[in-house]
Amino acid sequence: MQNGKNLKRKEKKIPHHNLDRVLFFLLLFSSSINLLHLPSHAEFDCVGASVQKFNFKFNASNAYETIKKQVNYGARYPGSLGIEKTRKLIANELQSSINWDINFQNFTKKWNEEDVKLVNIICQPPNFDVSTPNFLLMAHYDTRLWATSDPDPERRRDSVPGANDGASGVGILLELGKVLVEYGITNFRLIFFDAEDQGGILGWDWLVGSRYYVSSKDSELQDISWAILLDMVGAINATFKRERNSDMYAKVLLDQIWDEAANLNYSNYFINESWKTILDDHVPFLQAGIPAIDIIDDFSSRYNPWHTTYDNLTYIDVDTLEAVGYTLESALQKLVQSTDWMNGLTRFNYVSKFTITVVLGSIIMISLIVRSSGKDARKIGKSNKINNS
Ligand code: 1BN
Ligand code: ZN
Repeated sequence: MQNGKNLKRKEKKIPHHNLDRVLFFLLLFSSSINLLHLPSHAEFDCVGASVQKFNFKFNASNAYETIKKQVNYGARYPGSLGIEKTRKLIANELQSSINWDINFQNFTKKWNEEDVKLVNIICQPPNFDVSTPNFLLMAHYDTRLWATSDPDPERRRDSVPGANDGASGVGILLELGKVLVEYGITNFRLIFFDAEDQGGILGWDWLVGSRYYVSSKDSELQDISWAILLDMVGAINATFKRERNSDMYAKVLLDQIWDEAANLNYSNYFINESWKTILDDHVPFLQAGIPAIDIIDDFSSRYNPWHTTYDNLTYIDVDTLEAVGYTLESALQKLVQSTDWMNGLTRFNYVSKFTITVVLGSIIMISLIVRSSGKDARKIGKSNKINNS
């Protein structure tokens, strides 16, 4: 009898209906992390229909030629002959007319028992200006060793030509870097990362180069105010949506670029629509608290040759290169002219989707355990009552 009373008292302390409600809302909240609709932005369609585009310096044909050269080197996975040629191409492009300062950041990583040479390429324009807030323009230059998504299973061990996934970012950045210097903009670096694209192959992870850069260049990072990553920026009919990490942690920067694209009537490329999170080379920067955005094609929205043997020049479109080049040429001039917009850029603590999921998952698990132990207590209470009566 005594026992039954105690258990009955305990049972009262657990508000089951409230707990159910809490659990329901937690489940709703956790499942909506991916579906959250971030604040929508002004409609810009047609704003720039009459914008004149003849006075831009960015030459999309030059970018195309640099992409073509890279593709003609063949596969450019870490340790390949093609990637070594790409390094030389990057250095030559930046040093043939004016002398950029190029720092090859060498490191190694074991792949299939062998040490592979990896190199991040950090490029400073002549008269690099540290005194004003500086920024990074970034792309990866490696290509994926295996075409793991090829429609033909027989070809999934062939390498990816990487015209879009690799070469396009490099092609645009080399041209854009030169253009910015022509405008007298010198408070930025170009960084070309090695080993972004080998995730899941022979035990490798994604973002090896950018992670290494962020972990090793502490003092350099202190002076960096913001960063823009370009990845897969050359495909025909590309659609760049608001990647979720970029939108959450560097919204004002993302707004500036998407607004400028709209002014130039490029809203068909820069779609003003929230998208999912993408694990890409901007993430290590976000983890270090540096606002960074990823301009990346929503390759899932249509047929595309991502990580297949079809990622070749036939899908590269000069119009897309021009849309990205013009947008950045125009936006970056404005961004460096006045730094007022940067007041909206805040350093933050990056919380990954993984962390949110683990924390919410743990709360849900604990609540379920508490709830079921409450039910057990009620059952025992009932059976004790029956036995005693
Ligand atoms: C971008 C281009 N990425 C790889 N090639 C990053 C990525 C990794 C995107 C995993 C989606 C999933
Ligand atoms: Zn890739």
